[in-house]
Amino acid sequence: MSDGNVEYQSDFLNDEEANYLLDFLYTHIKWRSDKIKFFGKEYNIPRMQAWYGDENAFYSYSNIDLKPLPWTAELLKLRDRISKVSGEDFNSVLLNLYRDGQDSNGWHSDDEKELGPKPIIASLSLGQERVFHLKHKSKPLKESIKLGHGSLLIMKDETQKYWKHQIPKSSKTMKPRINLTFRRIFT
Ligand SMILES: O=C(O)CCC(=O)C(=O)O
Ligand SMILES: [Mn+2]
Repeated sequence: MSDGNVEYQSDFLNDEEANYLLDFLYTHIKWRSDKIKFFGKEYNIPRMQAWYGDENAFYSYSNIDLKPLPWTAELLKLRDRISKVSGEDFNSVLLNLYRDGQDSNGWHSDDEKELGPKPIIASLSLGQERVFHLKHKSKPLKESIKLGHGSLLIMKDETQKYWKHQIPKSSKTMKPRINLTFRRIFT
């Protein structure tokens, strides 16, 4: 990919592990429904979220301050495994729950300054397969990847600087999907 680097592994977790985690995280994560403020108006974020990590790994975006909840045993196990394959010391994870096809994640880059100039972001997907779009910020380039159950997507190098990504809404009937993006916050 020009001006970026994205790796996709469809079978990072086997079906048994992925099924277990989907169920477990769905019921045990402290999901929150956040609002964002735009020009003085409040909007519900079209998905549920949760933030876990080291105590000092603060993160804020779109006016939401995310104070991390402490790591759970399952999340730590995953963190260590994913850190190993991606060569990054992750200290936090943002979880997204897309309840159905109407839940989504609009065009953005993960380029907050707490993430450093070339963030490595490892994104684990569970549940409903959803389309992931990437578009270059200044060139007419687009990519599309289907993120399946148990897959791992790693974005690194200058991907966040030159590209935006999104999970679009879908009018199809869709089951829930959980996504975990492991990140390293520079503290
Ligand atoms: O759900 C996904 O696959 C992407 C999530 C994402 O881009 C984010 O939380 O920053
Ligand atoms: Mn993102």
